Amino acid sequence: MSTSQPSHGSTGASGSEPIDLAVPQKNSVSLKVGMIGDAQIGKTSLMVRYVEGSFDEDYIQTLGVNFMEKSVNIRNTEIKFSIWDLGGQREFVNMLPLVSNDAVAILFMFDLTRKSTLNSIKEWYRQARGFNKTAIPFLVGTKFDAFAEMPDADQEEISRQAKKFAKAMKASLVFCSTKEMINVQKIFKIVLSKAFQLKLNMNEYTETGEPLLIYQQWS
Ligand SMILES: Nc1nc2c(ncn2[C@@H]2O[C@H](COP(=O)(O)OP(=O)(O)OP(=O)(O)O)[C@@H](O)[C@H]2O)c(=O)[nH]1
Ligand SMILES: [Mg+2]
Repeated sequence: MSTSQPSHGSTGASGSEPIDLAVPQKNSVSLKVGMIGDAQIGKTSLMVRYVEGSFDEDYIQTLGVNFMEKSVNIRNTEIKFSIWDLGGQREFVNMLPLVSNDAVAILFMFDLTRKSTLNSIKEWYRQARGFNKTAIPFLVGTKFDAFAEMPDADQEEISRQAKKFAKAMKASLVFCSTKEMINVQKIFKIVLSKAFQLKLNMNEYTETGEPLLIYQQWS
């Protein structure tokens, strides 16, 4: 699963060619999605859950960069997600361009139960934006199942801070649980809808205590 190959030939969903989803023949488009954030927050778990459907309680540190693909069909178009996941240890930061360059969307991820990982987002954002100024930004809080068990005051505080960050980043905000499969597929649906300006009929969740899902307001 590990690779250090840069992605070649991803078609230009981030570029300027229009993609007409109404044409009858089968088209294929690839969409690169980068995942970054501190170590042990659940990046690889989210990718594996989305692509393979499985979840592992054990932690296996990512050494460098992981890469997985998943195809979905909308109308006559095959969308091939290529998902790039960077190990969160600082020693791998030199591989950030591999994950950021040409990405159509970047998931800036943090662990909802560890505030320090949210504070780190500022630096991840600054560095990734240095390589890619156009990727659609997402702020993704992980482990919502564990977060929901925390005292209300802590949940309030983190939710408030996350909303503030998302606003500043002009990013969609998603709280998810890979373990309990909350908002996992939705992240990629929002990526698709934003990449192709498709209308998305999906309820937003904006109140503390809910698994926040905010993709229309400031992004
Ligand atoms: N409770 C809970 N635990 C989770 C969830 N997602 C991931 N974990 C656990 O968090 C730990 C770290 O997950 P990883 O996906 O390996 O984290 P990572 O961000 O890829 O870590 P690095 O590769 O070091 O950057 C593992 O023990 C996972 O089982 C979740 O939604 N809920
Ligand atoms: Mg990992």
